[in-house]
Amino acid sequence: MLKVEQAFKLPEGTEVSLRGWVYRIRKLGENKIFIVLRDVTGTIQAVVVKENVPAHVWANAEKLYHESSLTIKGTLKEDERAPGGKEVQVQELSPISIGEPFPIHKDQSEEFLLDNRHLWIRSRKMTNIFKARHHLINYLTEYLHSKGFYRFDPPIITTAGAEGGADMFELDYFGQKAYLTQSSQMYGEAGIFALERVYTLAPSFRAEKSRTRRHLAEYWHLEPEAAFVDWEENMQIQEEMVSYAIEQFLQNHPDLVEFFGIKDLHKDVKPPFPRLTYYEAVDLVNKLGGKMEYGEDFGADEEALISSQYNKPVFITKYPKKIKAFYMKEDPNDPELVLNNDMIAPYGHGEIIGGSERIWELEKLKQRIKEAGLKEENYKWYLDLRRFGSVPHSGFGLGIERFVKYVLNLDHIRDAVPFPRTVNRVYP
Ligand code: NSS
Repeated sequence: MLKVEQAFKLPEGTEVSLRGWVYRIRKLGENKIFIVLRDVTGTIQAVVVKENVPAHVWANAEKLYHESSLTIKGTLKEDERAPGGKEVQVQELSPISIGEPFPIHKDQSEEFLLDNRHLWIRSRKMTNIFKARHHLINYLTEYLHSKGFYRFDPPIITTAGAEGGADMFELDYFGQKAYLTQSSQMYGEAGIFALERVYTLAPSFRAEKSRTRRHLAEYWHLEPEAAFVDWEENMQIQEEMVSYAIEQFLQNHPDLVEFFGIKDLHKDVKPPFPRLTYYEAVDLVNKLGGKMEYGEDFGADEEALISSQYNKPVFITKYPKKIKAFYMKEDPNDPELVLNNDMIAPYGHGEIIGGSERIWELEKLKQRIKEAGLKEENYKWYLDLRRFGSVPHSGFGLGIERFVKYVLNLDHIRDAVPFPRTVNRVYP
């Protein structure tokens, strides 16, 4: 059995067997049926001519629906009118499953397509997104492996919130309260004492009621954590990782790059990325017509203003301590600020990474937990990490779907994942 992509490379006259699904089907007059057959590698036109095939083959061809599964056998013929310049002249055709009429047609509403997501993922656009997502994750982790990071798999069910504990999905764990994890960071921090450099790649859950183009209630989160790395080296790792993944993707997948029309979008994505402090970024927002006070956080509009000045991602550093998580290390030059960064993607895609140097001294961390209004007893094991051979360390988290949305320039984050979970969708 050949793949469609392989068939296109063979000369006219070759006999080929292919298997897949009906991508399109059209009867021409009384004696010709055009079938576009789809497999994972592409589509090819096949033509069934009534007088050239046995009666049962013609009868089967007449029964097929859009998305029926089948195998065909035939001869390759060059034909300028066929997409890709070649078609298969069918000799044999065996349905695997004729099935029922496919419910998805042209011009259906976004809601209908989301309700039928389990079928819609077969579409060309979705298929290409998932191929691209696969490659991008590979390149991100390939970069981390080259820098000595080990993959380290965290639990999903936890007892305390890594991001302060608001907006968590609660569950009954054999009679005890537990939560779906908001972030695997704290487990990554435990991991560095064994492996020095680790990354987790796992789902994170956010029970926030954000109905935006960039919020999911469940998303895949890549979280590297490294011993003996300060906040500046932490940013270097981020910009190198993002640049490497994008460069490799552009280089190795010209078909996908063309499909998404992103060839020129990312040509300047090379380290170093511009760095603005929080204060500089607020000033920039106000200069560009936004309205923001010191101490406020950036929303989508403010991020879009900042990133409109660049065609590569930009870092915003040193946020006020008050608006950031309790575990971030204070700036020794200004204890009201923390040694952190967000990475903001251009073209309105917004924040794709949040990272920081971590507090590594026990007393300091206890104090910050208290100031943040959290309970020390909920962070018992996390505090232990500062009791036994603590070391300076840093890490960050990249939202896989945010990254895919940015690289492929998608309109909505839900298309970056096969089965999105949002405030109003948990089916299919
Ligand atoms: O909340 S974050 O800003 N930071 C953390 O969770 C840290 N614990 C990460 C770390 O240092 N290990 O989230 C990090 C990234 C953020 O930049 C987005 O890219 C993504 O996670 N993120 C999301 N993606 C999709 N949907 C939602 N709701 C979402 N929230 C964050």
